[in-house]
Parts: sequence; C-alpha cells; structure tokens
Amino acid sequence: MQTPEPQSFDRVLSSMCTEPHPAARDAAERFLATNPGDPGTYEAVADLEERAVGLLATVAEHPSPTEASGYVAGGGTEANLQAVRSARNRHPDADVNVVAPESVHFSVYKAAEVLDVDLRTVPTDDDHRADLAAVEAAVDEATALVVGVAGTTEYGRVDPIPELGRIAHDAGALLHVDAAWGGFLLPFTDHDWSFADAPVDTLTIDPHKCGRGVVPGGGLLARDPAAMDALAVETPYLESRSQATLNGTRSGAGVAGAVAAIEALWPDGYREAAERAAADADWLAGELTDRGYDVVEPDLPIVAFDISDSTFEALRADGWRLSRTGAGEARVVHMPHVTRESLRAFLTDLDRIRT
Ligand code: 0PR
Repeated sequence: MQTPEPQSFDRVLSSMCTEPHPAARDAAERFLATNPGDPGTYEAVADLEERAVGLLATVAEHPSPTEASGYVAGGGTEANLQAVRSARNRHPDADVNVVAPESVHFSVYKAAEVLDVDLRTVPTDDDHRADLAAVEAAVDEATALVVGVAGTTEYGRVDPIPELGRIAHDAGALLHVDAAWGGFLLPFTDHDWSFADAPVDTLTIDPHKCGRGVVPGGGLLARDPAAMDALAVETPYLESRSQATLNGTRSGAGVAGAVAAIEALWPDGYREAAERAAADADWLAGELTDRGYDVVEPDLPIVAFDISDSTFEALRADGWRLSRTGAGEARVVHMPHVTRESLRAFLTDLDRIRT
C-alpha cells in the first residue's frame, strides 16, 4: 500500500503544530538515525544539542546562555514532567506538593500522577490568569514547585511570572514556567516571562510549536545545572556517565530541526511571525465581535469565541479543524500556517452557515 499524504495545514485552526521551516525539515532528515541519548557514540548530534540549549536559552533571555543547562525533550509534556521531577528530587521532604493555576496544561496532571506528588490547582482570575492570592494561600513548607504558564493552551494568557517567583522562593520552592507554546512569541511582547525578567528556575519552550522545528522537539531549560543534576541517573555501560533525560533513545531529528529552525529565524523571522499572528488575532477578534459573537480578547494570539454546537459541527464538517475550551468556546490558534486569507475563507463559511 502507498503511504497516504499527511493532513494539509490549510484548514487547521486548532493545532499548536505547524509547517516546519524548510531548513529544519532538511536537517531533521539528515539526523533521523542519530541518538542524542548516547553522546559518546553520536558526537555530532550531541554537539548540536548543546547548541540547541544555548539557542533556546538565548530566546528565553538567560543572562548567560552558555551556562544554561537543559535538553531537547520529546515535547512540552516531557519537559513539564521533568521539571516537576527535578523539583521533587531537590526538596528535602519526601511528600511534596506542586502549586499551579487551573489553566495549567494537562501534562502537569500527568506529571503529578506519575511522580506521585500532590498537585494543588488554584483558580484563575477574571482574565484567566493565575490568581496570586490563591497561589499564596496554597503554598506551604512542603511545596517543591510553583508553576506559571506563559501562554496558556486555551486562552493564550501569561501569568504574573515575577510575582509567582517571589511567592515560590519565599516558601522555599522553585519556579517553573511553561512557555511551551508562548516561548517563541513572548520575546516580541512586553510580558515578563523569561530568565531575565523573573527568578525562573526551569522553563519549558518547545521548538516543535512556534519554533518551527520538527516533531518531536520540546525544550527543557534550567537556570543552573543543579536542576539537571537532580535528574541524572548513572549509565554504567555507556561512554557518558549519566543521563538526565526521561527517554533513553531520542530523536536526533528533533535536535537538528530545532537548531536549524532557530538559526534561520532568530530573531527577525520569529518577530515577523509573532507580529503577523498578533495582528491577525486582533483582526479576527474584531470581525467576530462585529458579527455579534462573544469574544475573549486575545493576548498571545489565540482567539476564543462563543459558538453554538450546530455551527461548530458544521464548520468541522466543512473541513475546518477547530477545538473548544473547557467552557465550550471555539479556539483559533494563530500558528504560522494560519494566514489572513485562510481566516477570510473561514469567516465566509461561518457567515454562510449562520444564515
Ligand atoms: N504546555 C502547554 C502550555 C501546552 O499548550 C502544551 C500542548 C504542552 C505543555 C504539552 O506539549 P506537548 O503536546 O508537546 O507534549 N498544547 C497543545 C494542546 O494540548 C498540544 C497540541 C498540539 C494539541 C498539536 C493539538 C495539536 O494538533 O492542545
């Protein structure tokens, strides 16, 4: 049987994946059969991974990118899990908790279950951002980690990261920032989110989302090596002595794709994409508001709006790939493959379906 064509991105408004940059596609193919999990054997990809960490640390405004540690994970799920694991391992108590806003990605729920830590989720405010008073009330001496999200999955909101850092550190806990999706957009906004802006200990930033790398390519970064040391296990029969990653064998494609994409696009290519996405999100929000929809004002470029079940289903039947928030709003995620032209076509279909 012939291999079928993959899904086209033409009508995909729901995804946080996008077309990889051509240079990333090419680099990924060349490194498909390499394993950065065995740096003693696959030296070229191991060197590339060091470069990837330095580049990601530059994007995340680490004060000294060559001193940041981290690795290219399978995605945001693995990076978040490893951040929780590292904080748990570094805390003196055996039974620890993690405090996060309820807007946190579901990967943190998985992490808490796998690692058997108590996850305390606290409400968000009227603007879907972490409620600081609720976070403050939830932390205690057994809190190992406070999580803030810089670009929430449902509404693209950025939590007050510096304040979360202060609360975490006052309680003797660490701060993890999940910028899995937002990390390549935030440098071009005035949000505080980065290693430079706040006392961030660990950070998730995924090349395979807005970084235009290839899948699988997530990013875990740590301000200092202690966070990675807390993850290391001994690897007696490999040339390298220890391994801090969760997966053993990993894809060299993700590493090479990340480096190629970031070197091609940082900073101007990402700036252009971020500015275009922001302008398109504002434009779409305005068009929907003019048509009488209830729209959640976009911050980072995700537009959520109230829609009936029947309209949602009709749009899906027309081939539009839309998803919904927990509250039932439709979400449009303005990834690089989403153009003004495709949004006009979407509105044309929406107008036809409504009448
Ligand atoms: N953190 C945040 C803030 C995220 O939005 C996501 C994924 C993750 C962590 C987990 O990342 P991985 O999926 O790379 O492990 N957010 C999207 C979501 O759950 C992922 C996604 C991607 C969904 C592509 C659909 C899709 O087609 O909605």
